[in-house]
Amino acid sequence: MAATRDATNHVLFEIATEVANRVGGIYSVLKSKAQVTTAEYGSAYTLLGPLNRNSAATEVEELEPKDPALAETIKSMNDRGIQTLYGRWLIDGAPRVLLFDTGTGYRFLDEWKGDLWSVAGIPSPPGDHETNEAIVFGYIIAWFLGEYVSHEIKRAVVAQFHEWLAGVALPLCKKRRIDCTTIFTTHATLLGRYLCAGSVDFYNNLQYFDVDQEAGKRGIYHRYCIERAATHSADVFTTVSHITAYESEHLLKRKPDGVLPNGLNVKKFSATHEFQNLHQTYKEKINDFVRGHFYGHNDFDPENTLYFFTAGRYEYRNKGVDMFIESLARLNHKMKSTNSNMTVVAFIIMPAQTSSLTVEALKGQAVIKSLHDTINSIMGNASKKIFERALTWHEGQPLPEDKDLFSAQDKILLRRRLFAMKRHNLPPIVTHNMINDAEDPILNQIRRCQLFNHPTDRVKIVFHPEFLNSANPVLSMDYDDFVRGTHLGVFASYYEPWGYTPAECTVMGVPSITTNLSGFGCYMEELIENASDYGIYIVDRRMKGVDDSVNQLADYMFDFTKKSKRQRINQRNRTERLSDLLDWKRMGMEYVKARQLALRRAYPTSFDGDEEPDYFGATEVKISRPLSEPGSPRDRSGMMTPGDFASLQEGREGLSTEDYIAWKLPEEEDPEE
Ligand code: U2F
Ligand code: UDP
Ligand code: G6P
Repeated sequence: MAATRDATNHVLFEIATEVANRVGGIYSVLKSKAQVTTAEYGSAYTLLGPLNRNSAATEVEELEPKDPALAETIKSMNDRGIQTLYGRWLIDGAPRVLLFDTGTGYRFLDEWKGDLWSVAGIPSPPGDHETNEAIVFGYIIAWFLGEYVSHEIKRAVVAQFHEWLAGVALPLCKKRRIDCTTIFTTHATLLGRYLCAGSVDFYNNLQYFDVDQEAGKRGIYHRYCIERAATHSADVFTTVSHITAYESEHLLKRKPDGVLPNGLNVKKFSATHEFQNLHQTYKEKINDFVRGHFYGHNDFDPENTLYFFTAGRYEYRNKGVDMFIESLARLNHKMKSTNSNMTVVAFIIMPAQTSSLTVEALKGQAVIKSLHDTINSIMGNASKKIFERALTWHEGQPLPEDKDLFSAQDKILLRRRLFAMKRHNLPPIVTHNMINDAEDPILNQIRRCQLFNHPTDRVKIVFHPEFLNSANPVLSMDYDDFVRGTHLGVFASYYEPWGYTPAECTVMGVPSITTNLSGFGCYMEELIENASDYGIYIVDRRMKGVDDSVNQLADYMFDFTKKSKRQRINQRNRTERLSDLLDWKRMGMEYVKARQLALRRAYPTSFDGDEEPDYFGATEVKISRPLSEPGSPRDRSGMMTPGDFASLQEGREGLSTEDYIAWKLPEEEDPEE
């Protein structure tokens, strides 16, 4: 039966819990990739996810399904009480989505839990809501796919699942022999996240962890079982980076077939030659905030001030905030001891539990606003006076004197504003009242390092424990705009399967520091010989001891403070030119290959007679040289995509992780400087 399906004109489903529902990075993947995938598949592409009514209300426009097999399947499920929403996701590419209300499946929960135990040996203890959701969603998806392939009997069906939360359907598809081919893509491993958040030497011990025991100790054994079952049931197993491939091989016990790195919708960020102007514009907005926040202590010149930042979910150790703060302390020391005339303001943007904005933070913005208002009114009065005098001026009369323009009343008003700016405390570190101030790891590390925004400190710190939003009363900017206004992003991650934040910096032309433990960092290191020239600094957290890594980070930042304005502008231009490397138009090729491989594995006979294509070493398609301007790295003459240095090739299963070989760009043609 399988061989009769049409593999060329196949149907694609992508299954994840973050379809039209922002939680973390998977949402960014699906959303930014939508355009290239719909361009390839049109209406044969549908994203399947759980229905979150709040986000769906704003993100999805309801439609009638046209595909008869889809319509019949949905109707049959609706008739049995499963509520669905089918429609268009209102984003670039407008892909179709089918969202299932998992709440309407809970009446089967006990039955399904029993079944999961008997068919896959996966236990599901009571009271774990997240796992229950995963089970209900997984059974609904398996139900959907099973029915769909009974209605759609001509075309092959590819189902790609993201992350364990969407993975329960995979062992079910396999057990029930549902006639489709499957891909499982993991964006992190459960054990990896948990182990790294603790204080283990993760990468040096990957081979030695007793995975069942470690999962059991952390109360996630059942979740781990789901993740592992999904990994082993899929026809093709992939991850987002080589480092996570290595981790998966040891923790999930299957060597990934390939690496599917995350791209970006570069068009969304592209501002062609405008991006330098945008930097200036948004930097001024940050200047405004800083003037307010540091009122009474504005003894540093905005022209000689650099904005550094880190941002992301609050995973203190995984995201490398510990290392960032320690390095900032060393940077502060270096800058002081060399009498640097520069000041660094370092922002930490990480949501934590807070009760409200602090009075001080609000006051800072308010005093600056009143100062602005007062000065504007004084200026208004003065300009009115000059204008009146000018109108009535006769030859021989003197020009108006300064003192006539500035009235006693104005002076009193101004003096009042100046008094309001007197401050007896230091400018605050944090903008919000923290629920757990005394135990907050970021605050404690700042306390330990004594980075208290003292006037003599050359490194100042602002901790904003909430994601940015232009509607905030303090630091009112959207995240993307804020990033554009800064000088350097610092992401010293210890555990980071990919890491969108530095990639976003790159396409906005903002240099960034990352590590060789992040998927993005490794990817760039493999792709570009002299990455730091392009504003991609990579801290070695693999071979170096912690202290040396901290020093390396501090040195990178210190060297950055020594750049001239012209050098910074040049570097931003180079950084921005790397954008094409991160575009889904290029990265998406790996997804294409993974689907081809999945089809070939499930329907080998439909490929009979074809010569086995070399998916991952192909040179037949040429991509234009996106970085042809001088000083840019160059892609190889043929098609070179990230998977080319992975081992996503049929018949090469015996290879070990050492095969995730790196390759270097050829020497630069015309180095700029
Ligand atoms: C990886 O990021 P993820 O998207 O997998 O990471 P999260 O979105 O933070 O999800 C991790 C878990 O945390 C939960 C969420 C998941 O179970 O439900 N969670 C939460 O409970 N509350 C929150 O506010 C946010 C998350 C990876 F780590 C990155 O490096 C990659 O860039 C990304 C994309 O491939 O995948
Ligand atoms: N981000 C945001 N607002 C902020 C800070 C960060 O929307 O104030 C976004 C950022 O643009 C990025 C995501 O959060 O897309 C973090 O993704 P990353 O891959 O770095 O980490 P993950 O959360 O997936 O582990
Ligand atoms: C951009 C603007 C310039 C501005 C510069 C500031 O390049 O186009 O007008 O002088 O940014 O750079 P800096 O690194 O000092 O923020």
